[in-house]
Amino acid sequence: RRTINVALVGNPNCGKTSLFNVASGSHEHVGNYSGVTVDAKEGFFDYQGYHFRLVDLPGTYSLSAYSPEELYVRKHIIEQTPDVIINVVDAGNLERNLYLTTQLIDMNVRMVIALNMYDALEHSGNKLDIKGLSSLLGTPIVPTISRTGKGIEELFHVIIGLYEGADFMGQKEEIQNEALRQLREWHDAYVEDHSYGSHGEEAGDIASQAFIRHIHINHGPELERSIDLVKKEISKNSSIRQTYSTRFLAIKLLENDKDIEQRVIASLPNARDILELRDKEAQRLKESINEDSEQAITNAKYGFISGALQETYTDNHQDTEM
Ligand code: GDP
Ligand code: MG
Ligand code: K
Repeated sequence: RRTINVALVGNPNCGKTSLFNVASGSHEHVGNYSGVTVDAKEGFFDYQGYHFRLVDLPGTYSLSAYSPEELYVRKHIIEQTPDVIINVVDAGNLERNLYLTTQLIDMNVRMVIALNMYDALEHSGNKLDIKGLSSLLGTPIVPTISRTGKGIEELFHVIIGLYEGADFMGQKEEIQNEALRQLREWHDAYVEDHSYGSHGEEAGDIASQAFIRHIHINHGPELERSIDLVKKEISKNSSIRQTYSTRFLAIKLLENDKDIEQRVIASLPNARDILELRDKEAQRLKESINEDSEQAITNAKYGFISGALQETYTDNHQDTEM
């Protein structure tokens, strides 16, 4: 029996622990995170012939090295390499929540977005084009209501698809199609059992999202040039290419991330060249775009999010339709 390692990553209060409870049948306390020590809870359960290990990580707004929670979550992702990450997103706070999503995309992890608090979005009258946002992010999105459990089975179907898709990656198309066919089957059965409503009508859609294309957040030409150069220097070490996303490392170095600097110094023989190049590029960016690279990266990410939401989100209260 195969174990799928899954981790819950998201902002504080987006519904991670509620999702953890409903999926794992546990009764962890749901409330404000108030522990002195930063830790994670794990739960185990079986579903659709798979064994799951689900880890409820502390809430974070970002994956920088600024707080114990951020460091903890990042360390978990880097060192425990979960098979699939559930990025829990509060549908009522998309702009802020998606910032973390853009950092997960940099890390090149296999993930699915649980668009949680979906009930609140529906009641608000605001409209989100889920398929559109999903394709802009290159990430499957499943609407969920953790508090009631709605959408959770669907979420785990997509997780199985992502997991199987990984196994089949680089393999023959027939094998991929077979995985997709199976996923569709599970999905259709689920929809029939639960009369899932409007989402269910597009039964195959969420299933096929599991094999969604891979994207990069575009940080603009100047930054991308620096990211590429630093990334190339890092990639000279073939060992690191297997453990980390070199793009993520390059971005973090350009953000002056001390923890990643330490990891680079500790593990890469050309660390000195890498950091020198980073300094040179940071200086070049300062002159060409008149911003320090850390700020520029943050701005570029918010720019991407705002563009994506402009295309896919309609705020009921600012209806300017003519
Ligand atoms: P965490 O901080 O991410 O672990 O979030 P919690 O699971 O502790 O949830 C925070 C609050 O949101 C709790 O009061 C939950 O009952 C509530 N909540 C969680 N999921 C949902 C949901 O899908 N819809 C609504 N309306 N409330 C939710
Ligand atoms: Mg919690
Ligand atoms: K909480």
